[in-house]
Order: sequence, then structure tokens, then C-alpha cells
Amino acid sequence: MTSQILPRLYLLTDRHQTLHRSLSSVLTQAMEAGARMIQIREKDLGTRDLISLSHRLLPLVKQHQGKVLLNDRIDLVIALGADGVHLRSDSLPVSVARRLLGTGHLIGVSTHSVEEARIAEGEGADLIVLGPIYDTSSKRSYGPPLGVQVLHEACRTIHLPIFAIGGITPTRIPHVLSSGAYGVAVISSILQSLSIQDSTRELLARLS
Ligand code: 3NM
Repeated sequence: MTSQILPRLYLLTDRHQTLHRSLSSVLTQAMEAGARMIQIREKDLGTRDLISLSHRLLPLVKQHQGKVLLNDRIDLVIALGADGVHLRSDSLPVSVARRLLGTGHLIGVSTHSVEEARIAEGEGADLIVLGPIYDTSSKRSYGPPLGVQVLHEACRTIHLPIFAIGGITPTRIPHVLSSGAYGVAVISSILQSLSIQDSTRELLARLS
């Protein structure tokens, strides 16, 4: 799979950040506003619940010809017909995931340094998410923000599409794009917005 087919906005789900709206409803609005790549990332859901959630969300995204990646669950990617898997740095290595999935599925990897991103590229990932670039309340466990310098260094040396993550807002998009990012991955700037459609459109407008 090649970068020109990848959307530049990657929306990650977190049903705890939707201001009590259902994921089905917020994703429908985001898709209607033009979002085309979603990661189902509900880490605290058990397998059965994750399957029923995915059964609800996959058709919504497919209806708009969007792509769905599942966080970490290669087994469910295969079983449910998702477009790909998104791996953490401590998940199965990309090379092993590729053996299981073949070339017909996307493999995304979350990375937190240039070195991790290089390893993911070397092992055959399709896309890299690098962060946190800015401080974010969504995830403090990865330590201090990397900043756009690290993003720039990664984009200079790595030839895969790199999505900046962590604290991404519309006004920050020009900075990450000028550092070489292919796109952005976001949670709160869409999911916590009062108008899912407006915030999605605003992000997309800055990315185009
Ligand atoms: N991963 P928001 S930062 C899920 O650095 C995630 O790997 C990160 O949320 C990483 O768009 C992050 O609300 C949270 O800042 C992104």
C-alpha cells in the first residue's frame, strides 16, 4: 500500500472523550465532514465488546469508502475484514504482523523517537505515527513532548508517511506540515469538539 492512497487525517477513537455522544454518532459526523481513516482504539474494552463495537463502526466507515485500522488486534482485523492494524511499540513486531496479514492490509505503528520510527520503516510498516509532538492531556504516559524538531528529523530520514500526534490542533497543522509530516492523528480536537463536523472540516482544510 502506498502513501498516495492514504488520507492525511487519521482519527483515533476514545469513547471516554466524546462528551457522552456515541462513537457511532461522532464517527458518522466526522465521516460526513470528510474524515476517511479511523483507528478503533478502545483499549479497555474486552474482546466481545470490541467485536460488537467494530461490527457497528466498520459499516459506517465503509459506507464512505473510509479505512478502519484496529488497535493491536491482528486477529480481529482478519476476522472482521478491517483495513489494517495499528501496532504499539510493544506489540507484535511489524515483520511478524506482515507475515500474518500479507500485503493487502495496512500496518501502522506508533513511535516515540526517530529510532523507533526507523525500526518500523525497516520492518515494513506502511505508516508511522510519531508523538507526542505537543503536550496532550489525552496521553501523558509517553513523557514530555518531542517537539517539531524531532518530527523534522524523522521526516528527513524516513520515507514513509509520518502522522504527527499529540496535542494537534488546526493552528498547529502548518507547523507539523512544514516539518515534513504527511498528516496528523488526532483524538480530542475532533472528539471533544461541540461540532464534530466543523472541527473535522477545519482540520481537513489546513491539511489540504
Ligand atoms: N498516542 P490528542 S499521543 C493516542 O505519542 C496517542 O503515541 C500518542 O490525543 C503518542 O489528539 C496520543 O487528544 C494522544 O492529543 C493523542
